[in-house]
Amino acid sequence: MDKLLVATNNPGKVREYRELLEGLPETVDITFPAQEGIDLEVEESGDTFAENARIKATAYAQASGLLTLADDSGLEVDALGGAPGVRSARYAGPGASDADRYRKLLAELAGIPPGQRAARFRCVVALALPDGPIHAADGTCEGEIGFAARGEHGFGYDPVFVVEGYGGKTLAELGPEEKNRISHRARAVEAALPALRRLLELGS
Ligand code: ITT
Repeated sequence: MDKLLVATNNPGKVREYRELLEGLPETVDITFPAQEGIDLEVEESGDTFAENARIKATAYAQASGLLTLADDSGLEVDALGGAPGVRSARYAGPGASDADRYRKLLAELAGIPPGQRAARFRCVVALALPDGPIHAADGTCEGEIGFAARGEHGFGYDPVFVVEGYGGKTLAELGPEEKNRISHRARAVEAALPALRRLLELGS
């Protein structure tokens, strides 16, 4: 196996995966759905990030015939009982923008004081071959929801996510390199890497 399909249509994730997988040898051809001419609508019908990641990875592996990596990720806010969670992408309805979603979140948390706004990003990375899912690994990034959007980097909810231990900065205020050292996605990829290397027959 020398080709890996990274099955995401989210441009923010595409940018991050290009960097996160840079450590793989150049002999590994990393490709994306658009590059393969694959246009799939996968219904994320699972109740957990792990289920949805496996559903996505398997659907794209079957459509492409390739070893496939997919992630399902999102934001859990304690004051909202873990919402938006697996519904993070759908939180503000169809056609909503990233800004629509984080504005809705800020509005829902109006009146919740500092100290009660804890949240975390979660990411599950699943690996699949055309005959089924074969591995999953997860990562988290702890923080809290701020009171206003700040920062130009990243995507999604990054401008309102104040990272624990970074002097009050949001994930969107950290540069891409720093985000890729500490993010939920970086941690999930790191945990998935031994299995990925085995599947790509790279040794350990
Ligand atoms: P694919 O399924 O094509 O990968 P998606 O955007 O639909 O793209 P998800 O179903 O995993 O991906 O939804 C994740 C949502 O959670 C995404 O829309 C973002 O709003 C948010 N999210 C995930 N990771 C994030 C990150 O690193 N920074 C900010 N927001 C993130």
